[in-house]
Amino acid sequence: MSQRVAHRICPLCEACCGLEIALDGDRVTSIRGHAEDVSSHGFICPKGAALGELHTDPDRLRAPMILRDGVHVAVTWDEAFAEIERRLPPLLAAHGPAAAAVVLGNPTAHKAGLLLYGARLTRALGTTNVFSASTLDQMPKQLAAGWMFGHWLSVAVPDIARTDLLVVLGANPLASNGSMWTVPDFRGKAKALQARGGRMIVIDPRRTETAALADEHHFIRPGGDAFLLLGLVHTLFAEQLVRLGRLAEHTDGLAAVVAAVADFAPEAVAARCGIAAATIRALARDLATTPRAALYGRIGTCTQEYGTLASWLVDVINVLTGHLDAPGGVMFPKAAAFAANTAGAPGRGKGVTTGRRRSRVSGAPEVFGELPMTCLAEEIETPGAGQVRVLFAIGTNPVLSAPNGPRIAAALAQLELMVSFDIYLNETSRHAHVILPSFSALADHHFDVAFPQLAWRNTVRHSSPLVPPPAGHPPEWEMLVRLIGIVRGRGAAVDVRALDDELTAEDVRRVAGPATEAILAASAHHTGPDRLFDLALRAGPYRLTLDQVRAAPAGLDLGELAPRIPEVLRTPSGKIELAPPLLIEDVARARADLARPVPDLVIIGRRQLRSNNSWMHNLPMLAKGAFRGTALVHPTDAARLGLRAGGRATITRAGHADRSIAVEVELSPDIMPGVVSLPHGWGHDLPGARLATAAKRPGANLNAILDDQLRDPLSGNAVLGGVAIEMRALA
Ligand SMILES: Nc1nc2c(c(=O)[nH]1)N[C@H]1C(S)=C(S)[C@@H](COP(=O)(O)OP(=O)(O)OC[C@H]3O[C@@H](n4cnc5c(=O)[nH]c(N)nc54)[C@H](O)[C@@H]3O)O[C@H]1N2
Ligand SMILES: Nc1nc2c(c(=O)[nH]1)N[C@H]1C(S)=C(S)[C@@H](COP(=O)(O)OP(=O)(O)OC[C@H]3O[C@@H](n4cnc5c(=O)[nH]c(N)nc54)[C@H](O)[C@@H]3O)O[C@H]1N2
Ligand code: SF4
Ligand SMILES: [Mo]
Repeated sequence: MSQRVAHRICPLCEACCGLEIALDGDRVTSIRGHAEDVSSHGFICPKGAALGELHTDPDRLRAPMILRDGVHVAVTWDEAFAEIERRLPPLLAAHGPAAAAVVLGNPTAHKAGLLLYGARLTRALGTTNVFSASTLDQMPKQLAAGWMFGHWLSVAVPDIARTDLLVVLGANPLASNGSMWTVPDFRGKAKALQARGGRMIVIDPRRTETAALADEHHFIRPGGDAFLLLGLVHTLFAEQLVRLGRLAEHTDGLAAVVAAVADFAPEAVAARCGIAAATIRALARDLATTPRAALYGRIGTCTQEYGTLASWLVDVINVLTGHLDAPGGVMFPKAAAFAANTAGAPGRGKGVTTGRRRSRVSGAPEVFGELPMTCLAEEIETPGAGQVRVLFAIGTNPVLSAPNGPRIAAALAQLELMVSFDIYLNETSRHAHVILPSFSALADHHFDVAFPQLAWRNTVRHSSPLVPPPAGHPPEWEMLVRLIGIVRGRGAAVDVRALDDELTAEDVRRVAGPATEAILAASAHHTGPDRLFDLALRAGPYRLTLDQVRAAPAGLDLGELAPRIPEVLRTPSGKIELAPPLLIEDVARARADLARPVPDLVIIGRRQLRSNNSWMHNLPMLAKGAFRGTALVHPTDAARLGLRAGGRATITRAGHADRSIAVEVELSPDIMPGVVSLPHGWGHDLPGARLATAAKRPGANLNAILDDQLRDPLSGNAVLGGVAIEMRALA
């Protein structure tokens, strides 16, 4: 068959790299970075290069599966939907929409078909039981941004191309390739920053790959970020370093911030965050006096008890130092499509409200229509009206990825109907009554809905399928439309195209009213997600069309980030809300917690280049080499605990003897004493999964010992780090 070279965007992580893929017929012969790509300019990481292996992985499901007598068997597509049609409507009729829940996992954010049509399924079900990876991840950052700027996707990202000082707090972009910040080739950009005389400072309980590249690294006590940041804000005021500049007339609440930080002098917070007062002062001065500086906080600052407080304080500091919305500081991208902060009237909006309802069992407040993932198990387990009996798990593996995974596994096993959208029979989908797998990414379209709203530069790209899908295998969005057909009483045999036309017309009508027909007519030559992309591009700030974007295989460059305040704001006041009331209130919680004693040993996570949360461990290219899922222990802790390099040990959640895992110990001077680091997403030794390569070296599930009752009360985000543990050598 013919040899050719084609291009597509990598769907695996937030860097969204443009790839150049050589094919011989349908066989991938090589994958490299696409040098001309307007966003990634040729960058690629080992995961992107493994897409070819993912394409051919024999364990990747090729057909839907039904659980029969405790065993998953491959069935036809019609059989799979017939099974759902047999089981779902009676359950919904008997128990109402509240009996259904939807869980949206990380790949959903990368697959427009799942993202846009998953939302439609949720709406069709009429359920408010929506859970997602957001509450294991970035919900605090979104909530803080929502309160301050009026929309949860108005997140300012470092303008790395122009900054002279980048301070990285709780992120390791050299391994993660960036998060809530699409920044392909972070290393290259950081090196360029240093080459022009700039500096990078990393604050992390581990001297990470990113810290190794940095000019300065400081250890921080896990969970200490809010305290460090309060100390920084205190210093900015105490030393009169505050310069709002052009933001002064667009900012409300300065006085409330001054009052809130009064008790947090560097000396008062030093022990709590593990950073000396002099270092805190020096950092505040650096940030304030460097004309182009950016403070970036990510998952380490979110997955802790003070996640929203810390995320808020990061941007308070960026505002107080005059670096928010300024070139070389942190800036708001302007995406070509789907960006809520370009819709509606510029400069003013509804703002955000949380807690419009509470979860049934724990009473956790809803945030952006979601309940905390840590509430999922109890909502399934607890009898009564509103008990979850039906679950749609879409691209998610909470048994490994969410705290107290074993409890979640037990809860899933008790569901009356579970439908999993997954490409593997794995730790979570093994509980599903029906599994609906996607075909290979190479057969799919790609358009990033979320990430251009968080990108280092404004660009827009679209990928068309490189290979045809297997005969009869529907794309994921069509599967979701068929489910909507079942929910709406039209049956699994519903005319998918016709129902899709209706759904799209309903969506457009909701925002466009009488203009609907004309709007739809302009995009009438597209169907499915492509039509939604075209509609969004046409409505977007650059007034583009999908055909224009498609005509540019390397994407369209829309320019460097530009100042957007006040136009970007969607707060009711039309100002930056520097002092949202619930955050000012939350400072009191931190104040009461200033003197918390330091536990002997706490655990944190660790991301690794060749892993992607709980999956991609089945690809030989990524799995090869020394086992990387080790527990990093500082030599002084190892000596104290009698642990040796390469030895086995148990990690037990302090005070919970029944919550224990066995790990391999690796000694490292790069981890803060008193802290242990273990990657999450491992533990591939559960019965019923089909992951031959991953099962050879299963690793241990960090989330088996984490607590599903520990949350940031404002955002509902899980606490995934800084949890006290005990460690003992195993013979
Ligand atoms: N302790 C600890 N736990 C963590 C974290 C941590 O730092 N520490 N990080 C958290 C974070 S940030 C996140 S985002 C979550 C992620 O947790 P989840 O959202 O549950 O995502 P993954 O674990 O990546 O699981 C993704 C699932 O999607 C499947 N999949 C892959 N490709 C496709 C596809 O094309 N279609 C479909 N339908 N399915 C697909 C995979 O097989 C896998 O089952 O984990 C969280 N868990
Ligand atoms: N290769 C790879 N890339 C990925 C992923 C993956 O699993 N593998 N996952 C993707 C996902 S879903 C996400 S959300 C992003 C996340 O991307 P990042 O936010 O960059 O996440 P990490 O690499 O986990 O870096 C978090 C850092 O926080 C540190 N940390 C832990 N606790 C604390 C604390 O209390 N305070 C501070 N200041 N630091 C702390 C950790 O040591 C770690 O170095 O990565 C994405 N990219
Ligand atoms: S950095 Fe992320 S987007 Fe880029 S090739 Fe690797 S996995 Fe794909
Ligand atoms: Mo994530």
